[in-house]
Amino acid sequence: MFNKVLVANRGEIALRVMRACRDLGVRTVAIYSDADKHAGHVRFADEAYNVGPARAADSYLDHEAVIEAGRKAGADAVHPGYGFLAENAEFARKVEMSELTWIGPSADAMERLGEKTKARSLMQEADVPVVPGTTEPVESAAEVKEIAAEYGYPVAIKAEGGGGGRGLKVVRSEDEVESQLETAQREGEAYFDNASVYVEKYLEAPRHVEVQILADEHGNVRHLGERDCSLQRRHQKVIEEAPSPALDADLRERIGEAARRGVSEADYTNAGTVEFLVEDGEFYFMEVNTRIQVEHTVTEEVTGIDVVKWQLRVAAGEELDFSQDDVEIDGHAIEYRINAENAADEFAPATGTLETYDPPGGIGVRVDDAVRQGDEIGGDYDSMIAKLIVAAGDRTECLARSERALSEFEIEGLATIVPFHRLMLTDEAFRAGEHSTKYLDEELDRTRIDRAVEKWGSADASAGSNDGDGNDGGDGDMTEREFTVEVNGKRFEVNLEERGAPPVPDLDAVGNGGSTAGRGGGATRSRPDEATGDDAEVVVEGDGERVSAEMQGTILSVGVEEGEEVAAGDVVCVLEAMKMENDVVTERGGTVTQVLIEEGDSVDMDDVLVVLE
Ligand code: MV4
Repeated sequence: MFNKVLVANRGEIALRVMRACRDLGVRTVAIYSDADKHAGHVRFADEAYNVGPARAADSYLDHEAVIEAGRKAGADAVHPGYGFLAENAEFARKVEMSELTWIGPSADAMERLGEKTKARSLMQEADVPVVPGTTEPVESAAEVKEIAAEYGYPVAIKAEGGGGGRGLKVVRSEDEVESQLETAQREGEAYFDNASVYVEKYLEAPRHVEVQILADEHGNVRHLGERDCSLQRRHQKVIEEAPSPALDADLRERIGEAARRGVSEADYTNAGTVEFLVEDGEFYFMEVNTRIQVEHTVTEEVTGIDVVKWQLRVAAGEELDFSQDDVEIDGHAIEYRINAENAADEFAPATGTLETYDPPGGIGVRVDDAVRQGDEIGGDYDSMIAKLIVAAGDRTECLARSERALSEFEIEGLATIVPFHRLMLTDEAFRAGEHSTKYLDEELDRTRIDRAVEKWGSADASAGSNDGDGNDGGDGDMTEREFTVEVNGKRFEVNLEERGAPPVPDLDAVGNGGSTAGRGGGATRSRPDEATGDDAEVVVEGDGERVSAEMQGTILSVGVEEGEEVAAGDVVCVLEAMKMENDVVTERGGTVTQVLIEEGDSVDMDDVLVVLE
């Protein structure tokens, strides 16, 4: 077993890995950026190394700085956690080539499963059902039409390099094929540096069911049962549970064994998750996550197996000491992601100080976090500040215990989605386990979320939700603040009515989802001049529709050009913020008259990015 492990991550997963190390008597090394020097994982580790003053998330992505910190600390191995570098085959290979041990699947295994068509072919070899469609990239509209002729519309055109919610275009009729194929190829090139796309039959309302795998370096492959992650918002998981309420014993057996066959075919080792779409009693391979996942906790609760500890033991060469028959699913567990977001404001990220942070306890209640009362939540990173995991004898008891635990979870000083979770515990579809992956995005009535935040949100967090007609979502005290803003040389007196945290002065009527912000007025913003690097002013012209940034971040890619026609919902650019890639979309169609950003630009909240006529 290792003597010392460097955990190349932060937040709750860093503590989770460090606790597994402590259980094994292994010393721990943390890394941190300047923004994180007082963070929980730094406090918890036996030692900590600064990996750079670079912008918050970048430090954790600096391959050389992380490996150098491992060398300085005299670490034997590196655990990546999830996110950041966890599925970066290039980094895994650098660690493999160093004197440190990589705790995870090999770089080769990552690459074999990272390309979607290769992964689909490999799964077919292992007799794992894949969604009907192509396992080779398609080039032409004719090929797409051929698949649709065989399986019927709708079909899904997917980017080879895609994943998560990205790179999927639904084609509902033949006359959409050309435009959707061209868009999918263009976005594949822009976002994943890979224009290859493939085609599948589109399943209208599938569930997302995934199987936890553990495989050692001696040929032993076990599955630890499945998790149901169907409750997602814009492809972000919100609540996960084990076992799935949608599977019967036969389907459970089949999906678990299929996952084992698939990873064996891929010569995979360590922990991994095989994701499936489930619809009408059938399951279809979607992709493999070659890392530990946020929601591994519910599997641990129902199997009693410490997945992270096994990651360390497998990487140290140990054999799995249990057979597949030894794996038993006992009871039910549900994980609630505690995100610093205001559910009543389209789940906009929230920042502030944890004036009160008092997690629940008692039987069957686990809280994985790395924060404590008084911590600042800045918004430099992912919005998840904790995970509440509730376990019980069955799903009914688990739901009841969840109500108690969530009602005990006291957080004040910034908005969290605890009120949203408490709403879901009253929701018929969720309680019946009948929600599909589309439920939150297409079925749940938004006003129910507003009412839940009014009812269960903390005072400072219920900044209220505006129904768009200038009425707030509740009856809290309104404060009026007057601002004078100067835009493009013109001064405006602006009165803002706000409840709760002081508002951000807004040059335009800003959008609420990085979408068209509204018309009127000019605006300016600064951008480094290429030659001098000094800030130069970029003037927004005309009074067209504006698409503005919802949050501060970096432009990863730009998907439109001036003069281009766009439709409602088209992605105009991808903004990286808080370790997430966010599609910035138009709410209305039109012609692009100004593109004010380039790849690599840093933008602030409310910056105008694109203008449409
Ligand atoms: C699909 C699908 C329906 N049919 N593929 C979305 C993210 C990416 N992992 C694949 N996804 C989907 N692929 C076919 N052939 C529906 C989705 C999908 C989805 C899948 C799992 C969880 C949430 C989702 C939300 C929207 C769409």
